[in-house]
Amino acid sequence: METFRSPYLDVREEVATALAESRAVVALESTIVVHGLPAPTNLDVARDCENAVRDAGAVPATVGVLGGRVVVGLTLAELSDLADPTRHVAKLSSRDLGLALARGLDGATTVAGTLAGASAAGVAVMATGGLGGVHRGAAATYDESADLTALSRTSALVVASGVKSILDIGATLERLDSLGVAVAGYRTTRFPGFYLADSGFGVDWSVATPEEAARAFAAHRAVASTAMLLANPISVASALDADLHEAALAAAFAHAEEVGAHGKEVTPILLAEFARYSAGASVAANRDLVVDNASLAGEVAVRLALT
Ligand code: PSU
Ligand code: MN
Repeated sequence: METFRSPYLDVREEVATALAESRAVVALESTIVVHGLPAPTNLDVARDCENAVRDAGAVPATVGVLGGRVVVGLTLAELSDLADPTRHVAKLSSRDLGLALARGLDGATTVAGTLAGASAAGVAVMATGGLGGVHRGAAATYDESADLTALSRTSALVVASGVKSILDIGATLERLDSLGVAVAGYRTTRFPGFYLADSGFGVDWSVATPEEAARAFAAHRAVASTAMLLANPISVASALDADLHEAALAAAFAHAEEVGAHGKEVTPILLAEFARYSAGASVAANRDLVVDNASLAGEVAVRLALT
């Protein structure tokens, strides 16, 4: 099987073969590894996510940018090189991709950037930890993640533990509604709160099995061009204590304000301060939830490949 190559897209052989044979593939993002989690946990998480996808019977396709091409199916060695903290590789959202490719750069892709690469390659299922969304104070700053726009434009099933709890979750749910992004809770009618199982908001729909999720997405993509979010709550055992969560959030916001964080650095700075304040508890929770999401994405992708 010839690896699919274009000037800007490099779909690696194992992924290309699986796609050609209509087998299950799950896209994974690289920003969570490069900018979202501290070393050395970040590479453990990357490896565990890939293994979780494989254990479910699907092929993992980690997306990132190398030498001016979007790679769909990065090796762990390549990912580790991107994550080298001395390199400071770029965080690439959808709007950055073309500019980075034209320069021949390396970079990590956000959910939005990953969806662009995955959909160009024909991968319809992806997993991450928590989506980007509307930031607190967005009424004044307009800071809203391009993840939302990407979800409104890409036909994909995205498994995530809701959106990051550093965000304005109510506002984000309203935007997902306006944008026509389908939201289904996995075995719950509560919208997950990333480090917490319940964000305090409800969802209208829930699915009980990977089969049901696959059937729902197959029907959704027949009638809509938007994404479906399969919102998978963190397990009770892995969730952060609610009081610690509250205090860490306050510390993270205070820190971001103090350093004057803005633009694409806001999310990484908030997550890093959250991790410092919680003495790593948030990192352990993030690790557990993202690996569980990768596993569920693999199970759904396997069912979807049968439809
Ligand atoms: N999920 C996590 N940790 C992360 C992210 C997702 O558990 O760090 C990343 C994703 O790459 C997502 C990005 O697209 O955070 C959102 O960044 P921003 O708010 O700048 O759009
Ligand atoms: Mn932003």
